[in-house]
Amino acid sequence: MADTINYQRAHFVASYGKASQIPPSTCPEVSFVGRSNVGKSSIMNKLFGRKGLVKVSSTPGKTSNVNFFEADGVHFVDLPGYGFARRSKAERDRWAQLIGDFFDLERSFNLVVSLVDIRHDPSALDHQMIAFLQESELPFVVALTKADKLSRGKQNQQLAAIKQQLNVPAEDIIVTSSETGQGIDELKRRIEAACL
Ligand SMILES: Nc1nc2c(ncn2[C@@H]2O[C@H](COP(=O)(O)OP(=O)(O)OP(=O)(O)O)[C@@H](O)[C@H]2O)c(=O)[nH]1
Ligand SMILES: [Mg+2]
Repeated sequence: MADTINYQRAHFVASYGKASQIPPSTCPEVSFVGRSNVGKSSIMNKLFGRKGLVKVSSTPGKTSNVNFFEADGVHFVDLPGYGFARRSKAERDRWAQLIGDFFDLERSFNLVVSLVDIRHDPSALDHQMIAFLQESELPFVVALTKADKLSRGKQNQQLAAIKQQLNVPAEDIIVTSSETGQGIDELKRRIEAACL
């Protein structure tokens, strides 16, 4: 097998509203989790080198289904975001059910990319998500997003603070920007190491 993923022909595969609808894994899978609006869809577009393939919106809560994309025999899974304040309890319950059921499935969980906004301290829900990944022993990396919004000095300051707060090893945290492409090659290397 090649040691790099060819993202050139990335395409949409399918969208599911319930975990029970998702067919068994047929290839390695990389999934993206994080707060609503943190930049999950944007980072996937940056990986694919395609601006509009994954729907991005400034309105939080855009992605409410589990959306599968494929590039070079690897599946990329865009999961709905958490922590959108204006969501009703019913919507929050649906999210928890969907994510819980998804990670309960017998799947090829090669890598989970857990996204956290570099500008802020991780929220209670970020902590819960990462604790869940650690407890479940799922392989994951943390991608700190929107680094372009901070100076390099401030990025390093936030990186150190967030690393300590999340209790994740330094090598598993990547500072990224979907605007400038910062950290995207490093993320690709981690994905390739997990999938190929
Ligand atoms: N400056 C900057 N803006 C970003 C970056 N990544 C995402 N954004 C913006 O943040 C907003 C949300 O991005 P999305 O990629 O839709 O976020 P999401 O996590 O998929 O959100 P949901 O689908 O609601 O869960 C959009 O306005 C993006 O343009 C980044 O690296 N830098
Ligand atoms: Mg999205």
